[in-house]
Amino acid sequence: MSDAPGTMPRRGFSRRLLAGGAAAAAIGGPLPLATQASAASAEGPKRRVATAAAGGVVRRMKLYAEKLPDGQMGYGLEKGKASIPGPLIELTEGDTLHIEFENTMDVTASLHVHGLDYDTASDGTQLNRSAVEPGETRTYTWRTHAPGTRADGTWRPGSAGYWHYHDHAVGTPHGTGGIRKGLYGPVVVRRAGDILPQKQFTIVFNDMTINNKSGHDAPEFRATVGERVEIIMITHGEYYHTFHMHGHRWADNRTGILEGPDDPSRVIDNKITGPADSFGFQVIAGENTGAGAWMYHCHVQSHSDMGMAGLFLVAKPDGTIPGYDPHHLTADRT
Ligand SMILES: [Cu+2]
Repeated sequence: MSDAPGTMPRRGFSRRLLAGGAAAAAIGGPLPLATQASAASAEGPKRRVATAAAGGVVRRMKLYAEKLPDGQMGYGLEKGKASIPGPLIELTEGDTLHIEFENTMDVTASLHVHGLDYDTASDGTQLNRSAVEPGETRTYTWRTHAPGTRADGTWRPGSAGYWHYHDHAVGTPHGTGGIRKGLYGPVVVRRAGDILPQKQFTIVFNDMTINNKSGHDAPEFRATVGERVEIIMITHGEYYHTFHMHGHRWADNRTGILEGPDDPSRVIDNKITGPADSFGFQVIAGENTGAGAWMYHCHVQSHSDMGMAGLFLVAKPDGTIPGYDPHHLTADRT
């Protein structure tokens, strides 16, 4: 990789899409779709957190597929600004999103989403002629729905969840070449009232890379102790992995947050994940453990030894990070 050992530059990660607007804000920017809520509950104290507003909105955005200077490929909200992973797309159940997708590359590409509702025309595969030829543009429409009861009385789940999108056309009819080169990104669908995070990071285990970076170049994420941080975890490629985070744990359910003292969801700090899996959760940075340089990594031992490890840097309010020695970690890996 291009960075010299010991430099460990700060890197930006999944940019947050202000769904419905043209702009993308840096991580930590203003929260979209938010209402400041103080939800009073008969069972507990008031919650002073931002929560997702009701859905049902029709949104539009433009997305480009581009070749990157280093030969990889990425999705971006503007020409020349593609990233790996691609932009974070956030919706609330009931929303519809029209994506005007432009393929600026010299190979057929597409946009295929997991978890949401769409017609075959928005499937994003060559097999049903919904991929996009070089230089062409196509509008994909994704829909979402709230949970409810079907006519037969059975329960119908909603769209809320941690999902993802990816190419399904480059290299093979399954997009194997596109995914390998970086054409993937996160999708979060919230339920009205879901707690919103203050920072968001996307971690993609893609073959033996993290976000298509390997070895000493693995991503670092930064937060301040006490911040509510959302991790969106996606896996692609050929291998199964285990995602482990030091010093933090989460609930193994839809939101990654326990709903109360009687929520039976298991609390975990390690989760097996295979190709095209996705999950997410929120942690309070440093809760019960404190500020520090906390590792996250694949816990398949040979995988972590080969570089599938990065840092979740939790700073004190004064900005210092106990135990953070960028030279040490870099040196160990080279
Ligand atoms: Cu692994």
